[in-house]
Amino acid sequence: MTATIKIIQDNITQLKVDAIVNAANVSLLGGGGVDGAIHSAAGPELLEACKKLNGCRVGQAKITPGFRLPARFVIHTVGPIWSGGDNDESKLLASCYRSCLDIAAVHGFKSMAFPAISCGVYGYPADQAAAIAINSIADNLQNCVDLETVYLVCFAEPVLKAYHEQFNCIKGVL
Ligand code: AR6
Repeated sequence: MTATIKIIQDNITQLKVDAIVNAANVSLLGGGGVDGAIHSAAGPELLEACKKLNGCRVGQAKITPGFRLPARFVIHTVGPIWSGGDNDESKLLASCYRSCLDIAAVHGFKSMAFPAISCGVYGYPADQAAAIAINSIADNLQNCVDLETVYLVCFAEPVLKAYHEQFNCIKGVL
């Protein structure tokens, strides 16, 4: 069975799924944006768990429990900082999605939710990031045999618009 991809506008910290993805930084020690929101909602135990992970490279991912979140787990990934597009940003962003799905496959997750990785402070153009998100998820879904639903969670209106546009473009070829 192939999972369904759903684009929604919501606060990712409220979602009751097996895992939510955090758009973190290489330290994994918290920050602003969705990272700050996830740490606030999960409680201080999340930072304690993150301290034991020794950071994370750009494009890779690591897992912790969700503590006080409705989600059971948090998969922390580090998106690339947009610097014009000639510094492997697209490869690294695709690698974030793939790495998170690899972890979901190992754990047999049925539901997971991604924020728009790199689309905030890290400055990735939303239309390009949306295309990478949708394509890399679609390309890697076959490895996640238990996965039923993947939520692409948009917070800001322009990002939601970009996701819908890219999804409509890509739908025809999936
Ligand atoms: N739920 C869903 N999406 C959200 C939420 C939320 N509660 N809050 C923000 N977003 P950003 P980045 C959206 O900046 O660009 C942190 O400081 C937001 O509107 O959180 O990958 C880290 O520690 C945007 O579309 O992440 C890093 O230093 C998207 O999430 C750095 O920011 C990502 O925005 C990572 O930057």
